[in-house]
Amino acid sequence: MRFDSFKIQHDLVVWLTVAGDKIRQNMADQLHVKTKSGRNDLVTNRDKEIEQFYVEQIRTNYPEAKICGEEGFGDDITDLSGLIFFVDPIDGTMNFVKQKQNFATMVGVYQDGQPVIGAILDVMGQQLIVGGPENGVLFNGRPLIPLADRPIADGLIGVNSGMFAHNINHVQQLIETSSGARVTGSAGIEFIQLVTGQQIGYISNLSPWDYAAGQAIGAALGIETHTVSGEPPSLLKREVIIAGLPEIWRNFYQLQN
Ligand code: 2AM
Ligand code: CA
Ligand code: CA
Ligand code: CA
Repeated sequence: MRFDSFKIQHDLVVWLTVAGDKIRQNMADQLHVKTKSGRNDLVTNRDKEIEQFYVEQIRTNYPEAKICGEEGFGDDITDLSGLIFFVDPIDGTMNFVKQKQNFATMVGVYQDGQPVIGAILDVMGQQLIVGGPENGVLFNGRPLIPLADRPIADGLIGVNSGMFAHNINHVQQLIETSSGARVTGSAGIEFIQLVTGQQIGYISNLSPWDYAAGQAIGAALGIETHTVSGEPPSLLKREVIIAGLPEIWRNFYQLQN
């Protein structure tokens, strides 16, 4: 049976709202913080609890779907066939721990590798963006309109600090032609800034759950998502992702070649 994208969209709004409420209500609690791949890569008990909450909801409501979750409560995804939910329970865990703001919770849904719906909630800012190519996009319930392409000199570009510091993929030269760089520390919040026109591009080394929701939302609004070589991201592995208006991709590509 074909899924109903409006039902999925409605369910995501409910789940992200509940997840955001749980996170905000427990902000004062002591967290258990562990490192993953290194000292800048954290996970807390809250990341795990929220992923488990999403997994329970998805298993109950979409038993045929597969789940690709950052904290490992989903499935091992080796191909993109069928309905897949990409889950990032807390995006910007370092910000969550250190700043108590500037983090998101997000879910992206794909059918056979094609975007269906993405949903991103800026948890403390209480900004919820949801939608996809078939449904259009809502920002706290109001429709967003597609973005016109703009010259790179006219906009800010989000980057991850490591790529900027080490000038990976010539990002420093790209930034020099723009209005400037911003380092937000949350891929989800970077995508909110892209689709609301606050930034024209975002470049970072990301895993599928970091960009799945943003790519699905962006696809409805003229935001393109590429790998360094110009391919669509694989949704199966970590890679450098360039998201933004077409002009940012044209400039980035020229610098690589
Ligand atoms: P996360 O907080 O869900 O891990 C800035 O660190 C942004 O890059 C965040 O969106 C973060 O997502 C993501 N990111 C991806 N891989 C990361 C890693 N290995 N270490 C830290 N952040 C990572
Ligand atoms: Ca993480
Ligand atoms: Ca993330
Ligand atoms: Ca995360």
